[in-house]
Amino acid sequence: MAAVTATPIRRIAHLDMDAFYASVELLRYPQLKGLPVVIGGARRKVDEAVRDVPEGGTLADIPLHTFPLLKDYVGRGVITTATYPARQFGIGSAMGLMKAAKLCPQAIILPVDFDEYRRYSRRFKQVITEIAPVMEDRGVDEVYIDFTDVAGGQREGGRVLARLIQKSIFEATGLTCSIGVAPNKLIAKMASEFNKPNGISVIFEDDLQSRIWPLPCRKVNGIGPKADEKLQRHEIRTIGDLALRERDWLIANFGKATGAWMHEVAWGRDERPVVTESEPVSMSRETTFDRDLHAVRHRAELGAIFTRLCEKVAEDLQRKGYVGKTIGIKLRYDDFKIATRDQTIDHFTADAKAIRRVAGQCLKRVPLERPLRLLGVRVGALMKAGELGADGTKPAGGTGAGRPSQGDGRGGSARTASLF
Ligand code: TTP
Ligand code: MG
Ligand code: MG
Repeated sequence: MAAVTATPIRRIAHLDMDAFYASVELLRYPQLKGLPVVIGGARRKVDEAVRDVPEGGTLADIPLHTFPLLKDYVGRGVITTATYPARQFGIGSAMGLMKAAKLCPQAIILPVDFDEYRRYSRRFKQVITEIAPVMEDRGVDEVYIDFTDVAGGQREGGRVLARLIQKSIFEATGLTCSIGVAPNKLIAKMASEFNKPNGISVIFEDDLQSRIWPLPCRKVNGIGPKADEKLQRHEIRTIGDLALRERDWLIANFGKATGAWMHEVAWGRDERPVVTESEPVSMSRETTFDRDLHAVRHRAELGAIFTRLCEKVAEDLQRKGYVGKTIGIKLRYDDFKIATRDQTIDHFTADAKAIRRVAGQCLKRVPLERPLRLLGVRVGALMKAGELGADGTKPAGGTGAGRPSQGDGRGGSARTASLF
């Protein structure tokens, strides 16, 4: 009897939670299951959340008719996500609340509770690493997992392991997710969307033409609206269209790095490893105010908050042993628009006063007429404090070039580990 020990083929999974924020809310309000629910609008106040809990009851006992409806919502703002029943009305992430109210006035609206989502985020990721240790964190509700050498990771192309992970996450959290398993991250990321919600898609190299080429170019993580527009002007709509263009033509039209990258992705090639623990690119702290604050009227209050944020970032840097030289700020106005500015200084620092000084200069470069909802401070271009030269600059050595357009493509990176 010959033992068959085939060399494992590379199998990479992308896992994304289903309607994440909304699904977490439904855990505490199970009475909303099956209904159109959107998450967005004003921040939760503790007393507001429990206002109508019947005597001796829990949040699950709050009667349906007391939940706020979209049609009664006054104020601006956008939706972070919507339950699948709400999506049937055409509602989705980043849509204005006013527009959503027109599409589905009877939808229930709940405020965001980031702390709760972060708790569940940690929980589901822990379940995964206990089963498959090589996991790359890609933000609050998604990860890449290397299935190649994990038990069950090769069976049915990874479907067996994907099923186990889905089941384990559900048992631990009550939440569902969708998983794509493919030869690499690029295709896995697309595949996780194929059978949403609560689905699994398994893609092999041979499926490129039939499953990937018919998709619009926008489905490639890294081809954003601008690049897509330009591609469309050249009659390139699908990934298949892209694959049929000459590599040289793409380079001539999109530049050396991006053009070559586009050619590779269209042919389904992507060698990026699943990175378990990345060195932080930046550290940031931000705070959403309980009420909107105005730069002039609430100057002292804002100033104190700003200083405190700088101190916290400095403490984070010092505790973790990092120094940085790019200092930035982020503001969110009352209309939810975001402004960011940053400035790179000539030496690395982790000093609260230095950070405050440069962040203060950044603040002078943003419009401050509108009231503010949020303020954030970030320090980037980090290096380990121990590797610093005596003069506060980096000893000779490269900084390492990034790949072209490998970001989330739809503003997703703004929601990932770093707060900017
Ligand atoms: P997504 O994974 O893009 O969306 P989702 O989990 O809500 O739904 P799906 O089943 O299609 O995956 O984003 C994860 C969370 O990030 C989402 O629940 C809310 C938040 N988010 C925003 O706040 N703004 C946005 O524009 C998007 C897209 C998401
Ligand atoms: Mg999701
Ligand atoms: Mg996601």
